[in-house]
Amino acid sequence: MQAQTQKIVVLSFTLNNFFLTTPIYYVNAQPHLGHAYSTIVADSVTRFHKMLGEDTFFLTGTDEHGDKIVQAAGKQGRAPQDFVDEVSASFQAVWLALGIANDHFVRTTDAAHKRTVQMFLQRVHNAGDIYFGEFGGHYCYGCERFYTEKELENSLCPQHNISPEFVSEKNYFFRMSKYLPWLKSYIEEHENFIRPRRYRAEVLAMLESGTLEDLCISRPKTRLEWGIELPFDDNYVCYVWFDALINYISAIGWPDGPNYARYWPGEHLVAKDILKPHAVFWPAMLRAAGLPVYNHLNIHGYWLVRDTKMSKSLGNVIDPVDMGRRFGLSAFRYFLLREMRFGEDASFSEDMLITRINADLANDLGNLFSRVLSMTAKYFESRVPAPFDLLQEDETMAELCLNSMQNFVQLFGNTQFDAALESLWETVRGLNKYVDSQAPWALYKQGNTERLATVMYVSLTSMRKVALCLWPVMPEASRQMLVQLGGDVAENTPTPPVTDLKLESSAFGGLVHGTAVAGASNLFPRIEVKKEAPANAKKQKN
Ligand code: ME8
Repeated sequence: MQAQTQKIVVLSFTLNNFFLTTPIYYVNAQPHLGHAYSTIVADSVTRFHKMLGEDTFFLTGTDEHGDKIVQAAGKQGRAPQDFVDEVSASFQAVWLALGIANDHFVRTTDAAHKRTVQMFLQRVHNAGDIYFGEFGGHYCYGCERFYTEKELENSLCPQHNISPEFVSEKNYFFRMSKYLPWLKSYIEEHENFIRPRRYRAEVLAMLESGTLEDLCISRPKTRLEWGIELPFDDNYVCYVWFDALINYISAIGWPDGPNYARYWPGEHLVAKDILKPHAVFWPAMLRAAGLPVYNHLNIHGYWLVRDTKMSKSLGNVIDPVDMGRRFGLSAFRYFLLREMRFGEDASFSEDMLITRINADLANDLGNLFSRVLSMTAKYFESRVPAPFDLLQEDETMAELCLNSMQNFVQLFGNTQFDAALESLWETVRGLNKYVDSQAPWALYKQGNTERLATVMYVSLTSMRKVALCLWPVMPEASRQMLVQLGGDVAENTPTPPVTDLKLESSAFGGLVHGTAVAGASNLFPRIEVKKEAPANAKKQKN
């Protein structure tokens, strides 16, 4: 008997760490589609990084201090703490309903967060970057900030279109202006620090305009009590933005928690309304505290309803849970990522949602699964057949599949979600055409089992690749597709079906011959729109 020699291969590699955050949302109203978009994108991006084999951490949460919250609680005759507990819980319930797999949910009323903010303030104060001074300015309660004369538009707050109140008082200031020259060169030297590019340009213009001053970071308790007390003066609480931004490190245990060492610096994802605090205040704060700045700030545009920004103050909000319930969560998540070009504004309407679902999901993807699986049932008793020699048309199909998958990976990693999905649909549509042109039903009639097996194998293998790519965007539908293709994927899990998506996109294969697949599929039923008969329909007929 020949002696068996065993080769032990030691693989040494370092796992990339990936930390992503959403804004922490104000709890003065219930979550709407705008909040859901940021959180779904962050969920999808984190899942995508898991599929690249990275060690990920995804953070979201709620921003619970400040005037706005006190006013909202007051309107309901409630104590602030009682009110924020309820609204924060409803944000968490919505994220659960939308399939969000965050690793932590931070609240600015958490004891750990409050301690961290005080530690941070003390550190910056010790370094000499916080001073006491008198200040008079135009204060907008909606924005929770002072505006300079130059920033107002026709003497009104540019965000809320209301006249700010002139407030003069003694406060603490953060020497932000000291860090602005450094920030400007940092942004110039790091092209992708703020992206997409148009927002980088906007921030550079802001820094060049000379309108940025030191930041007022306190509110006297005589005016506002609902906040974190300054560690060096108990007559004051911390300005809500200075408090809120620190969530990004308090939640991972700065200064000495293991998650801080493991995940910082990370990436942020926010909409353009809060560009300035994230692109200017936060890097300056980090620099003053001697911490590394974040890797990337990713900025998206607004969801509009009839050309107007969707917002709670305007009362034109869409309920994301209702959308998921009525149209299917996977379809809704797909629509959000496919419809908005990241960085630009996009419009939302139910008509657009239905059109997109019917075209891309029911007609293209759903139909592909339904026809290929029912043919596999009929011709091969629902078993993946082994292929024979690939002809040119099979090679072309396999190449299209791998190319579109590689483009998907590259584009998705670059926050171009619409283009990434469009690229994947080249395979979906290409497959439908491939099935049409190869006509398995004709091959079956001719008794050409070899060609029939090859065509079905190429189709099923490509479909699995598409289903894998879709996991970050629509985890539940992707799971169903993979299960229909004989895979074993658990429900509602943050564990990805594969952790080598790049490898998957470099070689055609992955489906084992003989695997049992589903006999039928009805993933995305077409949504029929009932057209209302025009009021004068009868008249016209007669
Ligand atoms: O600003 N379209 O909280 P916020 C797209 N607490 N995204 C939208 C949107 C729309 N129409 N409306 C809201 C705050 N969003 C602070 C953040 S972070 C340290 C503190 C999303 O409740 C988008 O992500 O006003 C935007 O940046 C965020 O909600 C603002 O949420």
